[in-house]
Amino acid sequence: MVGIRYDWQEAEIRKIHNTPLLELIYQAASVHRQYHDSKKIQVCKLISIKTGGCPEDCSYCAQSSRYKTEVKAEALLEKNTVINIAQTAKLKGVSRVCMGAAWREVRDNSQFETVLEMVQEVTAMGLEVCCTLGMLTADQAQRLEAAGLYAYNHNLDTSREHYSTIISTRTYSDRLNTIDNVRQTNVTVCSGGILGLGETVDDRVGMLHTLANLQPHPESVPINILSQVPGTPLEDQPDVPIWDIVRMIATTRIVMPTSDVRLSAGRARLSQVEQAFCFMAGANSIFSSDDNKMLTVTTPCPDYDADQEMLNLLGLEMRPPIQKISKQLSVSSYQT
Ligand code: SAM
Ligand code: DTB
Ligand code: SF4
Repeated sequence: MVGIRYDWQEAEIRKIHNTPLLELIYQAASVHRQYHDSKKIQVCKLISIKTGGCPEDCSYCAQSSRYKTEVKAEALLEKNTVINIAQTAKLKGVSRVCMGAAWREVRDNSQFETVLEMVQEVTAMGLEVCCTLGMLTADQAQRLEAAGLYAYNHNLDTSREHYSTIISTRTYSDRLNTIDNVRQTNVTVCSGGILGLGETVDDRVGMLHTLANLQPHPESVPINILSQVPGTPLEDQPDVPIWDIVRMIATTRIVMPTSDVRLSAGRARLSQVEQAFCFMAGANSIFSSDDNKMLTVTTPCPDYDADQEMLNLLGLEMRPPIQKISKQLSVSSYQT
């Protein structure tokens, strides 16, 4: 039995990452079976509650106002629109809804109040709710916790060394600081990265090294594959080879055995056989949709029905939501 460790050395992670491929997949599949029901896949739905017009300069992103992409800035969605999308998703077997906003950071204004209401109402539908809203203060993290938030997504994206070549408007330490603010609450942490930013194997290993030495590990680790967006600085990056994706998933699974590993952006270009290898290597979550997009039209997302068919074919099942009562909610229900 492989134990859960927080003292990984980079050299150890590199060695795992560079293990002969089929041996690596076998090891990851074995670890996966020690900690998870390998038949279960969590299906999530993304909702872009506030699209475009972001002041940050992340070189991969369609939503940065610095680049000319086909994504235009929109207002915050109405609460009812979000609830309707969540209801359809629930009927399709989705157990987690992730609300994304193209913000640099959360501000303490009426928009944040609306987001808190969205979190409360979608949580009350029996779904796990995740938010990804940019940087958070400790106080904002606590307010999200009080609203019942299940998870907060804030990716490291790449290694500390490579980070400043991809994003100049914030630092790696800013990222870790928000993750720490979330960690001080009952909200679970979702943090991972993107492959295909021109990073080296050492950068991939470096990112996993940082994540796998967080104690506890992020409960959720999304592995995104760059979707090359016309108009962004990374528009001409080559496609990430499938075996690089599988290697990275397998290494993530081995160094963070209890975490959910999410095969995130970029899945739409993978065949069923390629996705099956990702599941065998320990990925246990996907994003699915009824509007063919992840957050924006620049990044396609497979369809609920097509995904259900694929899961059936592979003998996999959708995982139901885990309900968690936040500290604040449990106190108030105790008082009433
Ligand atoms: N603004 C918030 C933030 O940056 O934390 C949340 C939204 S942002 C879209 C969430 C993540 O999506 C990024 O950290 C990145 O990993 C991923 N992402 C964004 N654009 C992508 C693209 N073109 N291809 C693949 N992944 C992408
Ligand atoms: C994450 O790591 N991947 C999801 C979720 N967190 C928010 C987002 C992928 C976004 C893909 C880019 C787009 O749709 O424009
Ligand atoms: Fe803004 Fe997030 Fe896109 Fe960066 S990744 S430009 S912070 S929406």
